Amino acid sequence: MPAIVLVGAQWGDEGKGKATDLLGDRIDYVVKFNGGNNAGHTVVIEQPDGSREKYALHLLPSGILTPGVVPVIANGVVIDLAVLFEEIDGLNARGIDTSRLIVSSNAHVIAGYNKTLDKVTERFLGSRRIGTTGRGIGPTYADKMSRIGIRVQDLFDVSILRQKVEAALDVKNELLVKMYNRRAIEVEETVQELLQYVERLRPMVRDTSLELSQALDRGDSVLCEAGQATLLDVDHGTYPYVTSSNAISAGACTGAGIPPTRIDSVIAVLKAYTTRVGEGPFPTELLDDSGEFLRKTGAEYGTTTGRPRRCGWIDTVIGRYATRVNGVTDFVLTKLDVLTGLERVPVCVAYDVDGVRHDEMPVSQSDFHHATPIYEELTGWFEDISHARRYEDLPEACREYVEFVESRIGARISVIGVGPGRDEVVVRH
Ligand code: 2SA
Ligand code: GDP
Ligand code: MG
Repeated sequence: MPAIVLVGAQWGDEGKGKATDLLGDRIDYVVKFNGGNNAGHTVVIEQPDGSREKYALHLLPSGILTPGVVPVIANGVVIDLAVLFEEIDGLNARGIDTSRLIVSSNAHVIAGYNKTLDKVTERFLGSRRIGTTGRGIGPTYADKMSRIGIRVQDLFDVSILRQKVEAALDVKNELLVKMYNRRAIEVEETVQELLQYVERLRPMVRDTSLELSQALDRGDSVLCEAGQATLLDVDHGTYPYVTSSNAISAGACTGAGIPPTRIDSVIAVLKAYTTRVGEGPFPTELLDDSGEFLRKTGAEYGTTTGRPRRCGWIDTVIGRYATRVNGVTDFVLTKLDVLTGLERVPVCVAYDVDGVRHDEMPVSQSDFHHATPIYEELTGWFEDISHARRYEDLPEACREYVEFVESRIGARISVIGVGPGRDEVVVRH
């Protein structure tokens, strides 16, 4: 069976959690392959009595909510162990079974010093800050690349762990003390902090790449769920205003050890408008009442940090870019219900940069920084679409919006989100 990869098409918070959850009953394994607890995926599940249960997941893959699915934290993830067990305990307390979770022995762990460094670096950068989530993600990936990182498997040999922490702290303490005027961190303090969770972690640890390969050989279905999104990808995003991992579909190959030849579909989640948290360029950003309307109606506040998200109209240049770099086979268009009640709905189709029209992402990031969107204005709709379940149930203007966006982004829109609930979707293909 081939693997499926699910990615975010914009700057994150497109509704990947809900999309993964939707696929849940057709999937055997759900794999988180990049990022860490910077991610925030919200899943809303209607209960038989009509009430709604809301789950906010950070480190655990969204598929954990579907009974029978094996959740996998693969090698490309950076793990804050305290958060991992807090999240597991929180779900267990709500009756969710997490016992099938497996964790790669090659995944890296986030040590306390990296959380400190993430925060102090941002403060130090001042107006040049990235707007990180402060969870230690960037410094932990930097350690991985600098080969001073701590992996899950290092926790099971105390003398190796101590040597690795010592090597890392040689570098970190220089920075903390000399550059940031903070106190030095003791080796033993970090070693003990990391050892706290070892016994709980031990039974979960596997060669997850091998397990996934065996699962695919058996004909099981594997869904790899990206954290963050295309424009936050460290190689293909709006660098340096990105996260420190590969959030595009190819990230699943390195981050989960699944070869490209085993992946045959890529689902991208695209919000019917655009949001971004943190700093960095955002051509369609709205700093007026329309932006406030989207933030209020769409409840656009960070799932992890609670930060208000920057909001703007949909940008089909970005959508087409996402199709290209991810190899998108199907789009899930989410939050279409949020656009209900607008007289006209602008869609960005190209950029104007110093009088020159750009139909694709500009080669230079500075051009993207001062790109002015070129909009086509479509007719809006006023009908409540949250009860639509078939494509024909949507008002004509709404369908025209979907088809216009689809023609611009260059891949089919197969599913449309009309509300936060698991059932609030229109399946087209
Ligand atoms: P980091 O912490 O090093 O990954 O930050 C680098 C940039 O990546 C952005 N980033 C995100 N953008 C959107 N959503 C994310 N997850 C949370 C959510 C965010 C929250 O679901 O709402 O609660 O604030 C996420 N994680 C990282 C970040 O804003 C920086 O621009
Ligand atoms: P993720 O990071 O991509 O998983 O997205 P988040 O969970 O951070 O943010 C998406 C938000 O939109 C969540 O609060 C979801 O419950 C909500 N959501 C998802 N799909 C829809 C939809 O179609 N309509 C509405 N109104 N809300 C949605
Ligand atoms: Mg999110």
